Amino acid sequence: MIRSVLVEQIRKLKQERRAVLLVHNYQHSEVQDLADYLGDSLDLAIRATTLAEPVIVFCGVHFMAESAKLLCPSKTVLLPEHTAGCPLADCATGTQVREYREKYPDAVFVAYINTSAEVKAECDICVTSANALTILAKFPDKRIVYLPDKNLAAYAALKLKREIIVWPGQCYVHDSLITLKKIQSLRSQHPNAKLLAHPEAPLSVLSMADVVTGTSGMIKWVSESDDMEFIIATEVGLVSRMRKELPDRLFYEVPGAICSSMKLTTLHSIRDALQNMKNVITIPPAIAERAQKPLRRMLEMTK
Ligand code: CIZ
Ligand code: SF4
Repeated sequence: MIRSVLVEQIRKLKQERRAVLLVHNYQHSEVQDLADYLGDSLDLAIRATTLAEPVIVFCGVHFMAESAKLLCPSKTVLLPEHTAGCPLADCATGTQVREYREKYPDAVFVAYINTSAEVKAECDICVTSANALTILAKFPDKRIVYLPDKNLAAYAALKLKREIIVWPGQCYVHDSLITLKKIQSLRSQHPNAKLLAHPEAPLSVLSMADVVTGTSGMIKWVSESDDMEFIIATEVGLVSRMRKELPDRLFYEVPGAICSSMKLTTLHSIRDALQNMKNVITIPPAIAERAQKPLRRMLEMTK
């Protein structure tokens, strides 16, 4: 089916269902074009709490749609592609966190938003790549267990000059597909470009970067910069957004830095989800009640 027909169907269905499309920065460019709101996981979580419409179509991965449901329990949240998980979030389970809790009973357990509701339910506070350092700095005298991203934990420990107990998890896109070798090669091809890197990348890459920040932080930094060329060390979806929004600048992506889960969502799957109101996110009430708390605490601390 041609694209314009699908887009028109989605527009009509959105009106009929009173639905809003929340779209993550790593989605396909054509999905980004349909967004009511486009952003990182923090932007979208905050946005979800302000909506009047009863239906959210979350174009991203499962933990993001689940977070929207936790923050807006009365809304219907659809994940167009139900198999779109996050391999980083899969690096921690509720049982594992309970075991760690026994080992470190006095620690504050900080869950990256890239975790399941079951894991959030066992933790004290959530953070995203946009607010991790600010929130961790608010617990100066506490022992911290940070999960599940080992690179972000190591980076935070370095920046905040403190010990952080690191969980053995990683995002394969940032940890394995964004390599020092690729970054060195991009730097030698584009010696005038500034390097922006996501904190889920390895420390060897972060130590070369001019700026380390999440995706929305990258957009803000570039739009306020006088430079013209940028190497963007994160998933390539963000680069397509930047090229559209800042067409006078030059952006160099890291070849192959593609998250296959993020790319599962298509115009077809959005249309089908809205047409059939399918792939509805549900969370067992006993877990939801506990998992909401660290998310809400994060939003309070981010204000
Ligand atoms: O927090 C997010 O949205 C992720 C996973 C990437 C980023 O930093 O925007
Ligand atoms: Fe998960 Fe990494 Fe994909 Fe983000 S880019 S959804 S952290 S696997």
